[in-house]
Amino acid sequence: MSDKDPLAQEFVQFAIECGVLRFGEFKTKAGRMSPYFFNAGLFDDGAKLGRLAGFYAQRLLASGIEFDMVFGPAYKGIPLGAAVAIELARLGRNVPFAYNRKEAKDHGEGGTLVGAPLQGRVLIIDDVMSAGTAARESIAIIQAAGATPHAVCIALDRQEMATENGQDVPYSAVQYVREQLGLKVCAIAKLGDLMQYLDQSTGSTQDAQRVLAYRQRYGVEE
Ligand code: OMP
Repeated sequence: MSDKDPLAQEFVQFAIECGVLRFGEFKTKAGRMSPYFFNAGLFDDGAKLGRLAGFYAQRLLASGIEFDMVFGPAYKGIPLGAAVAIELARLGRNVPFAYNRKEAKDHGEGGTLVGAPLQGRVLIIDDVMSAGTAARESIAIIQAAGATPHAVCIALDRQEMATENGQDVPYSAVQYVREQLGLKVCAIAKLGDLMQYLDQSTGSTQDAQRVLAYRQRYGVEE
């Protein structure tokens, strides 16, 4: 087993304590029945959001990934991107921030983009990458605005097979975005970190076994 990543272990524990990371039976966007689910919407007070932003910023700054601005994709990426932008500024790295609306507005300022103009190397902040649908949407929005989708930072990489036209493919969304689209990707934690945490914890071994079975069915090799 690979070495433990202390930041990832701390984050998994935090996510479980917040009820963000849960075990049971959940249907994913790609239609898979998953024994665990990460619901970032349950980082639902100022302290939790602030601590979450700290994890993102620490991972990002340690990664050495360069970027000119932060983009938070609608809906869940909006508060995440905002919180990360605030935390980066607090750490002395103030960069512009933008987000999109899902519905185009035909009055006032109009359009679907809000905040700073999309330009330069854009860093996308999002919650989870499973099959990669959300990442592809963000990349298209950034390209359409004439900016460069440069990097993605997510809280959890589920390390499972992406889908193409509804079919499973033998690589993850993170691998696709990194290798095929050429973006830098970093994650606070990965499925592998979650499994290490479950192996060490005093929690249910049944959860650990179900997660392992899911990984054997849908997981990818790193
Ligand atoms: P993809 O767009 O297929 O990569 O799936 C990522 C999205 O799925 C997230 O932005 C969520 O909307 C949702 N999701 C979670 O939030 N947590 C999970 O643990 C799993 C999913 C999912 O449906 O795959």
